[in-house]
Amino acid sequence: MILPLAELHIHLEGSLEPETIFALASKNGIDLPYESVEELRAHYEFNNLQSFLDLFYANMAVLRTSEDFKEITTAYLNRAHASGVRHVELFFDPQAHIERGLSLSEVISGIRAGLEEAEQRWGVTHKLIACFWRHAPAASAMEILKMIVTENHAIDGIGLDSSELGFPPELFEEVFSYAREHGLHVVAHAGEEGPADYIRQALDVLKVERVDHGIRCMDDPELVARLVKEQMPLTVCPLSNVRLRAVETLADHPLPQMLEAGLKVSLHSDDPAYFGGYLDANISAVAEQFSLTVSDLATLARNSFEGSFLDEAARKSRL
Ligand code: ES4
Ligand code: ZN
Repeated sequence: MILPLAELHIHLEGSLEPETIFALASKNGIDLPYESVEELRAHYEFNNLQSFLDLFYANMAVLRTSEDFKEITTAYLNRAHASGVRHVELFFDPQAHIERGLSLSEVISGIRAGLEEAEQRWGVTHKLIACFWRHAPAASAMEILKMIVTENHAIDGIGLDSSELGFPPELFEEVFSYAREHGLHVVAHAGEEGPADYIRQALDVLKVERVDHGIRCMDDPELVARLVKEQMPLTVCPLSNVRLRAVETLADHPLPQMLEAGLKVSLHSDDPAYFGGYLDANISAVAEQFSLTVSDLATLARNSFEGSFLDEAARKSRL
């Protein structure tokens, strides 16, 4: 059975498969420090979030043209559509690409071209979310955000990602208030490796509409009660949590307790090329591990649309 799903936590650059990294490197005349796809794949063993991010940022250097962005967006959407995705809210890291000399327009127009083609071909709808790096100064995020707003780039919302520990959400208060004032949606990674208090800051200071990961809320019963009361969407990525050792094993993942508590949880793939699979793989892994019922799976699928930024009419028509 394939349930219709909304994918709300997917980093475009995290869908870059090793084969594509080699193909783009060769096309763009870039020397990779690996002899083969197998040698590259052998590096996909991570101890924590940072050990993954180091490789993730190095690999995305093969993206050099607007066409490259279109190509990887299309490749991702082909794969996502096959796993039941009917709506996608796609993250990308503008700072990474601007740092390499691409313009915001080149990046966004390439991604948008891929998104629009998939909507025409399959009816897969989309939103595009620019994620700012929390390891970089807030001033860098603000500079790009102002460019997005003043040059009217086709962006639906902003997010906050990258290294979490030591970079509390409150550093980005101004960035998020500027985004909200200009009608952009706001989400943030919080409580992936970082403490429950970072989730509280994302709610109180950044005023996010959705929390990415959020699993560490389970350390704080008062926060759980609040998230349940507010029906705050949490985009949980089980295979990511295992591969980045946010949990010891899949059996230790708090998903069953989160569902039991009444949290508005949905399942997502994060960086599928790095963490062992796309949305379908994430769902089958937890369905098997925790013997989820059809009713649990339907709740998770419904939550994915209810947590999305589709308007009510569009949401109902997809469910
Ligand atoms: C990310 Cl898993 C994860 N966490 C934080 N930032 C990220 N960027 C890409 N994947
Ligand atoms: Zn993420």
